[in-house]
Amino acid sequence: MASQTAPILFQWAIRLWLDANLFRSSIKETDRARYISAGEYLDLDSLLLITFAEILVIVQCLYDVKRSPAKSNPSDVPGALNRLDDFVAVHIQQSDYIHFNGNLYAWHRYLTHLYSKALKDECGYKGPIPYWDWVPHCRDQRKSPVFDGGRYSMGSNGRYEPHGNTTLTAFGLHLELTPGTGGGCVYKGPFQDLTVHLGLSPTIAPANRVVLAALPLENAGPTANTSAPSALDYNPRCLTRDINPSWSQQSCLNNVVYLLQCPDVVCLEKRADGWETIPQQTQQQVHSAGHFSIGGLQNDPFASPGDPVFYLHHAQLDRIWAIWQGQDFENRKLALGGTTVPFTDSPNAPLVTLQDPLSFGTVGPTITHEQAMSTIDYDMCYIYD
Ligand SMILES: [Cu+2]
Repeated sequence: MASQTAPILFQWAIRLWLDANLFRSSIKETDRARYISAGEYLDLDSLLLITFAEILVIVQCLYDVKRSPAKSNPSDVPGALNRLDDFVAVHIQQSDYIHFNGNLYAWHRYLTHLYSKALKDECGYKGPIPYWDWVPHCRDQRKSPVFDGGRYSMGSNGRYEPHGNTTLTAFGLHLELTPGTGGGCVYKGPFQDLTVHLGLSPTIAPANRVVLAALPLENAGPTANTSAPSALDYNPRCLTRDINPSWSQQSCLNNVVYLLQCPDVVCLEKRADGWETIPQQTQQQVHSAGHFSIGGLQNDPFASPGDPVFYLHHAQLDRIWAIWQGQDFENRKLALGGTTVPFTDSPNAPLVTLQDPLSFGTVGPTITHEQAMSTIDYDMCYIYD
């Protein structure tokens, strides 16, 4: 056994060194000085923020229509204008196949990788994709430097607009999401100018209930029924957020630790989204909680990748999967679980296999499930701290 694990450990050590140096090299001295003079201490969080500063400029390239026009076929995705829309489009098109089932972790891992690849290949970014660690400000993400609206943040909360519940109907679920602390457009910091193009979710109306209708999947693609609205149609609106402390409190350290205690992948899938049925126990759901704690567009399970924070959230989920795999890499590297149908562990539903295709439309190649299982195989080469 030692002879098998030693090369893996050596490989990890090399990757760690490469990653650490790549990470350091991405930090500009001027940003470092500016950050220290701003009265902040320079710890890992601050280093990540400086990486944010670089990435913020680059992400704007992805939604610059002239610089990064969409590659989606207009007859399939009439509303796509830029490359960011291409990412949203494939997430909408694949939604039923990649959520609340055995494809969640692998598909989103590779999408996050493709996003970082687009930033590098198409926009000149040289650093790693930072993750948004939910834990330090899980009591109230408004206090997080990620969302404080500062220059190095991912932009602010949405402007406060009195509103009622958000009703979410999707994947056979009916959820009433209580209002958060914003609801309107991102009004400060980066991304306040971002216009979202795809998705059916309306902007939040004052004191009204907001209904996010289930995606009419039959309306997507070339066979679209053009008389019905489609999430792939052009629906321009501002980027909304609605930071919600009642949800973020489900993504604290104890929740992450509990998730990491899962003995198998089926548990990991269910526990991330609160469909693990344990009597007399509150269901935890760090993945959903991450989305709902930001709210607004993040309450839309289809079009949520239209907010650049989506990729930081999913990098954190990917990090947790990678840490879980790393606890027993030999046995967990190719560990699968679950089916390809949302909220279904019935033996009648197709089980996930390593040969299953994972598709990424215009943002990447179709790969096998196996090719997304390790962050240091195939064309991926990264590790998390
Ligand atoms: Cu998703």
